Amino acid sequence: MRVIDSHTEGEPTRLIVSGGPDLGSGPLDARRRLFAARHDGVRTFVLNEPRGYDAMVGALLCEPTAPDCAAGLIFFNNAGFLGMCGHGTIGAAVTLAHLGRLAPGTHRFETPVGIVGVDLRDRNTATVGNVPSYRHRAAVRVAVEGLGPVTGDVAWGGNWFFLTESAPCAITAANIPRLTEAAQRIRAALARDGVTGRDGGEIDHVEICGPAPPGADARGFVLCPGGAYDRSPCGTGTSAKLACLAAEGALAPGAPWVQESVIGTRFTARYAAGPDGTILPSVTGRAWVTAEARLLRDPADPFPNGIGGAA
Ligand code: PYC
Repeated sequence: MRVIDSHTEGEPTRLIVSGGPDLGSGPLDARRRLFAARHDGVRTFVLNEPRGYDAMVGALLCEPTAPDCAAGLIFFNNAGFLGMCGHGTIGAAVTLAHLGRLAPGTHRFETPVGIVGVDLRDRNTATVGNVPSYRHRAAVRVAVEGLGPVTGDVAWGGNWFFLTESAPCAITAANIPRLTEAAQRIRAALARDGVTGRDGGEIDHVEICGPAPPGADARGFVLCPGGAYDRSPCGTGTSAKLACLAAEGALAPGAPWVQESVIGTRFTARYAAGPDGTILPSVTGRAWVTAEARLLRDPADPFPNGIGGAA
């Protein structure tokens, strides 16, 4: 299996460019379900230790169904499959440019949750035109063990997010263990209280929102489904944040919003009005290719699909 690794503002993406599972040519969402049902060992083979690690997001490059799309992408992580992934889309665009398969300019990529736009600005910079995003519920209050009552919004940005009103501590790299623990407890409280997305979908991402640092509009900590934190400001999380700001009337269409991650990297985002009360976010960030590799499976390996993967 041939993979190319990149990182987008610190968050890693591993793109499978060949040798991935054959999922046919149906809609990407059906292909994602087939991947999950029949080839989950491929997901763990690619991402689990010793080949990968918990922060890594995988992307399978596939043929799109829409003739005007440059690529299809199915995203996955150490816990399962994602709807969309903003940093991963930027990473995939920069990787395809590295391979000479994508020229600077505007393109469309197909994902399981819809078609996204990609504007490749230069060899490291891309803007993702994300799927329609919206706030589903405002000011939801949950009682969280060890934290007390926590208030936040539920929003869709290509994945389901709970975005807190405030942070239990400063959003700093030194506080990552504390923030991780807090976000996990918040997620458990949401599940316990039956708080879900509009479609009943699990809220599997938690964004702890902190005050604006100098030169940015907000700094946040994002807990990903498998327990790792997002090193980037999170493309779908930034989209969810814009949806909440737009719903509050706190950010005008077209105005820039600089979102900073817990490690200090930044995305710049904007939105336009979308259909049915949604917004159409665009998120700009930078990525760098870090490795080109061929992943091998030795029949004698006691962990053929990675540690924790099916034997
Ligand atoms: O950038 O959308 C994103 C993302 C989701 C999970 C990790 N990164």
